[in-house]
Amino acid sequence: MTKILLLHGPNLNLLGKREPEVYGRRTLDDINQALREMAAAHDAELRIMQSNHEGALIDAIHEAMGWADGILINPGAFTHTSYAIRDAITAVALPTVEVHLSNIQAREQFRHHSVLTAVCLGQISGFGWRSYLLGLQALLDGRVTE
Ligand code: CA2
Repeated sequence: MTKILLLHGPNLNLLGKREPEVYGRRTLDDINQALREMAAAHDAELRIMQSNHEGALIDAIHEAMGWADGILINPGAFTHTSYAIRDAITAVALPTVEVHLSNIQAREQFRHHSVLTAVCLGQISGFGWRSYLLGLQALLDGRVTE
């Protein structure tokens, strides 16, 4: 069974409750439920965590080394700033897919660059909550091991 760690970064606990015009109307629970269903249909196990704290996200990445086959992460604003999360992804050497709800290239200049993409398999951005589905699909499609 493929085991995936799903990580949501800072402020994503507010999904569906604030700025729906940018991030959509689905709550984090809605998205997690859709991903759980998709994982179950592919006989995969999903462990999910959201944190507003950089260190907690790094701890979860480290712990994934013991059990996960891959990581799906929306790092929130840490995307643009966190060399520490980048180092953690590099250190655990697990296939990682970066996802974003919004199209970060179409937004403010500071969001155009991700410091994480270079150490990920790839980045999916701009498809709303479906970015997560596409990211999970990429991991489950065997890119995890191929
Ligand atoms: O588009 C994405 O998924 C982002 O990772 C979201 C981050 C942003 O800093 C990145 O540049 C792109 C922000 C997440 C904030 O989430 C909120 C959700 C609802 C209301 C307010 C913020």
